[in-house]
Amino acid sequence: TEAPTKIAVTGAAGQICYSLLFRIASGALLGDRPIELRLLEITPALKALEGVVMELDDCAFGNVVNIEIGDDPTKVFDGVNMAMLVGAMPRKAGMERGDLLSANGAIFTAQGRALNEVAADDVKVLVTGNPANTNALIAMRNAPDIPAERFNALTRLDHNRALSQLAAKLGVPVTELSNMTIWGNHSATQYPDLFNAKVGGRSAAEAVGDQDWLENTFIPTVAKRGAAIIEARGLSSAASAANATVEHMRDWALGTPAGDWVSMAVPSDGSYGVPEGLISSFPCTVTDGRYEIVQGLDINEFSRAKIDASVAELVDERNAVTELGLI
Ligand code: NAX
Repeated sequence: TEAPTKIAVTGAAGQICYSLLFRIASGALLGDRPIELRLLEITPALKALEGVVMELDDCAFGNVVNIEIGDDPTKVFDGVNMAMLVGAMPRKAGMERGDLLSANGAIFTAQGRALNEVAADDVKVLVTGNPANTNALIAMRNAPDIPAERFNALTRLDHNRALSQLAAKLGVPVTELSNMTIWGNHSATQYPDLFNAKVGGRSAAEAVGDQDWLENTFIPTVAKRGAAIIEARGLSSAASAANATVEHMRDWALGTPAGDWVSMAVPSDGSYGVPEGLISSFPCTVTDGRYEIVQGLDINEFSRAKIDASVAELVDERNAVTELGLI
C-alpha cells in the first residue's frame, strides 16, 4: 500500500479550517491518495479541535488513514510533506501594525524553525494566515535548510475573486476566462491584471473596453472583497479562503492546465523587476510539482505603476520585520 501523504494544517480549530479540513479529507486536494492529517492549534483551542476531529471521524472518509493533533509544532510537523499555515494572530482593535507583525513573527519564526528541523525533504509550505506574504517570508528565512522556493503565500482567493467579477461583467461563464494574474501583496494594494487575462483568447481589458470600470470598479472591488464579506456575513471569508488554499496546493502538487496559469505568491527571482527574495504574487505554471514564473508578459505603464506600488508595500513589510529581528 502507498505511504500516506502527511499534511500539516495550523489554526485547525478556526473558521477557515472548518471548511478546509473537510475539503482535504474528501479528496479535493489529492483525490483518492491516502493522507494523514497533522493538526496544530494553540493549547486553549485543543478541546475545540478534538470536536472537529470527531466530526472528521464521523465522515468516515476512506482515504484518511490517521489524524494527529497537538500544540507543539516540532511534533505535529514531523515528516510532513505539505504544510498549510492558516493559523495567525488577527488584528485586534487598538493594535498597531508593528504589534501585529511581532505577534505573527513569533508564530512564523517558531513554525519555520520547526519545519526546518522535522519536515520531510519534499515539504511544500503554503501560508494563508495574514499578513500572508510577510509571514511566509519569516517562515522561509527561519528555515535555511528548506529550499526557499518551497515557501508560498496565498493569493488564489484574490485570483478567484477577480475571475468571478470579470465573468459577471462580461456575462460569460468563468470557464471562458483564463490567464488571470494577481501581482504583488495579498492586501489592498494587490493588482489584478486584466491586460494579460483572456476571454476566449482575447485580452480581457479589450473585451471589457472600459478603463474607468477596470480602474474604479474592478480593482477596488477585488481588493476590498474581504471587507465586503465581513460587512455582509459578520465574519471574514472562510469557505472561499479554504477553497483557494486547496486549489493552490493541489495545483502546486498536480500541475496547472495547458495554456493557462494561476496566481501564486512565491519568492521572487527578480522577474518583472520584483526584488529577489520578496514573496510576491506572480503568474505561475506548474509541471511535475515545480512551479515557474511565466516570463515575457507585456507590462504596460498602468500595470507597472500598480505592481510597483504593491511591491513597495512588501519592501516596507520586509524592512519592518528585519528591524524587529524576525528575519
Ligand atoms: P480564526 O481566528 O477563526 O482561526 C485561526 C485559528 O488559528 C484559531 O483557532 C487560533 O487558535 C489558531 N492559532 C493562533 N495561533 C496559532 C499558532 N501559533 N499555532 C496554531 N494555531 C494557531 O481565523 P480564520 O478565519 O480561520 O483565518 C485564519 C487566517 O487566515 C487569518 O490570519 C486571516 O486573516 C487569514 N485569511 C487569509 C486569506 C488569504 O486570502 N490569504 C483570506 C481569508 C483570511 O482572512
